[in-house]
Amino acid sequence: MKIYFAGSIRGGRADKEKYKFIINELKKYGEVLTEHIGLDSLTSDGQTEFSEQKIYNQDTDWIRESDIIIADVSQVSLGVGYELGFGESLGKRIVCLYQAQENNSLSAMIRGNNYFELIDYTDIKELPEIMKNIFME
Ligand code: 6IA
Repeated sequence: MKIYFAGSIRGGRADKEKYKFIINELKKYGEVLTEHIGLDSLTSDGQTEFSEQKIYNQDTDWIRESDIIIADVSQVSLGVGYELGFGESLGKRIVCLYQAQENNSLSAMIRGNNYFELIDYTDIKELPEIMKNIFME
């Protein structure tokens, strides 16, 4: 099972600890193609040894290769939104995880799209059970 996990990078790194937790859980169910999403060294304004085009090509190749896309959509991210739309166009199974928070509400383009399996949660502790259910289906 190849899992493409999507989370915010330039949209902001406030949730990176959560991404790390999610990635570690996901590893119980398959190969996570995008482990770097949880890396501390990946900052929203940092430099990368890879060109922007190389990142785009690599990520879109991994999406094509993946069996499932799981995105944490709590933090607004243009890149994650693009990946979700791209994944939908390829017919991939897509699960979006959204942690309710003040001063933020999820885009209607995500919540309003019934193609996406949207799971709302309030606490990170709920995630292991949520993952279990995702992969049981
Ligand atoms: O717009 P965002 O940067 O928040 O988009 C985040 C999403 O796009 C993630 O789910 C990634 O899969 C993908 N993505 C964006 N930037 C990168 C990246 N390096 N490496 C791999 N995937 C990426 C950017 C490094 C740079 C900030 C120094």
